[in-house]
Amino acid sequence: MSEQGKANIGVVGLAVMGSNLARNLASRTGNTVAVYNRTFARTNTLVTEHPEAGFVAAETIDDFVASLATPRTAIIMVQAGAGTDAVISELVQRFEPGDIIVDGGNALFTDTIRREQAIADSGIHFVGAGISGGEEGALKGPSIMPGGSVESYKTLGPILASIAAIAEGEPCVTHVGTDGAGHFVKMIHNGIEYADMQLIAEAYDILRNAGGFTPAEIAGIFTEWNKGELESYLIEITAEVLTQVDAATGKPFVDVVLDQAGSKGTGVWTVQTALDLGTPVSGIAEAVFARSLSSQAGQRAKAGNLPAEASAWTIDDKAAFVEDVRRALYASKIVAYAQGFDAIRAGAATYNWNIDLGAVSKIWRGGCIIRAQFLNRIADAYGKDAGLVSLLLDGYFTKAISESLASWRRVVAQAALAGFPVPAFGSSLSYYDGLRAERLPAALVQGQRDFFGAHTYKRVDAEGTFHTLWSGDRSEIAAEPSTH
Ligand code: NBP
Repeated sequence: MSEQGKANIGVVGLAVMGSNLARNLASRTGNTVAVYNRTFARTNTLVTEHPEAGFVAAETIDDFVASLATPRTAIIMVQAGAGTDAVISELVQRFEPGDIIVDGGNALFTDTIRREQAIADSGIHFVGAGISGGEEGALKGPSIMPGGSVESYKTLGPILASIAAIAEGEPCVTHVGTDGAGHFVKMIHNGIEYADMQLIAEAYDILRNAGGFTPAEIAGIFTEWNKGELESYLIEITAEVLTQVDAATGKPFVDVVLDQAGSKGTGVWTVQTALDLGTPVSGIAEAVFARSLSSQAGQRAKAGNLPAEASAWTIDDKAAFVEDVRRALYASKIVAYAQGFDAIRAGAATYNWNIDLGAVSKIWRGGCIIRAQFLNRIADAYGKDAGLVSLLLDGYFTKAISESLASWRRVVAQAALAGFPVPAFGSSLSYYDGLRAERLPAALVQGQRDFFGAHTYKRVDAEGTFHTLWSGDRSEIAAEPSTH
């Protein structure tokens, strides 16, 4: 304890995430943790159940603030939205210049920018920190993505490093960038998580329904895959889920679960933001829409008899088929990550953040849901070339895709012929083919736009902006850019 027995860090909000984070903080040498919750019963329960933590419990917000050493540092872990605003307001009224308020909840990055600006004049630091890893991560070591000022990170960095997951000897935390950068990167992390999960689900669907493997057999396949380049937490837990048997019916767990996937919003935010930034995150978007489609119960119930005109997926060599699916999954996954990192770069350019993409990939190697070996390759790629315009252009990934391409095309084409939905596999392959195309049909789209809206176009062989007089003699005129 420092400054006459005061706490060096406080946690506000002691539901599951806040309690676990407070316990994690208290378990690390050098930390003394003050805890406060709107409803005191929660504080009491935590302190009673965990005497070993040595918490400094506060019944009122005034007591909480008084129990913190300066600069006062408090992490808010309350319900995102109005709850977060309410707690910020209470702390701002009591904190002093140089003190630090951290929002560790799942805030939308634009809210974080707004909150930071609103209190900037007070001299109090506001830090939006993305915290990934769920309940277990909060307790044992999450991946942490703090934004906010460089100055605040001098105090906050060592505290966060003390509780973060460790990957290859390095704590999974870095100062991502100023104001909303941390929550932005956390949002993209979640978007990539959506894509990764959907891709794994598509691989499962094909293995199960085209390959005829049982869930238990597919669990075995995923366990094998987890020993290679696909090694990741998500592949590992997928194998676990597929081995689960429902106690009541004896059926595979996956067969008794309603096939309607929900979402809490960060995937949607990623896609909405990417649309605003003009950055294609088609793998993530398809993953979000696949969940939406799954939840259209009424439509799906009525559409079951729509014609399929599908042909059988004949599989002569099962081992080769499984390898095709693995490669299609790996190539699609590379595209999803390439798109996610593109979105971070686009966000950084728009919001003036100096984000080290290699450092981001490193802090995702542990603690978070998308943790994977693969992230080391991404770190290597950005380590070699921080200005890499696409991960797909890094030698390692170019080679990985090239080795997977034939399999990827076979799987997507066969899925289409046999009538299997593979929105994320398919859109990732189309993105790849679009990116490498010498000419895209966008030229025709420009013609259409100029025809109906005089939107103008540029020529391949001359500088300037042009418009064709589509009625009459159809002559071309040099034009100022249209504002239509
Ligand atoms: P909840 O999101 O369920 O929120 C409950 C907490 O918010 C309680 O402590 C509650 O106090 C407090 N609270 C509310 Br509600 N309104 C308040 C207000 N107006 N003033 C003060 N406190 C208020 O808790 P959680 O599930 O532990 O999640 C906490 C944060 O972490 C959220 O932002 C969530 O999105 C995020 N989260 C992250 C992950 C992850 O993997 N990173 C996972 C889950 C959650 P009370 O006890 O008095 O009602």
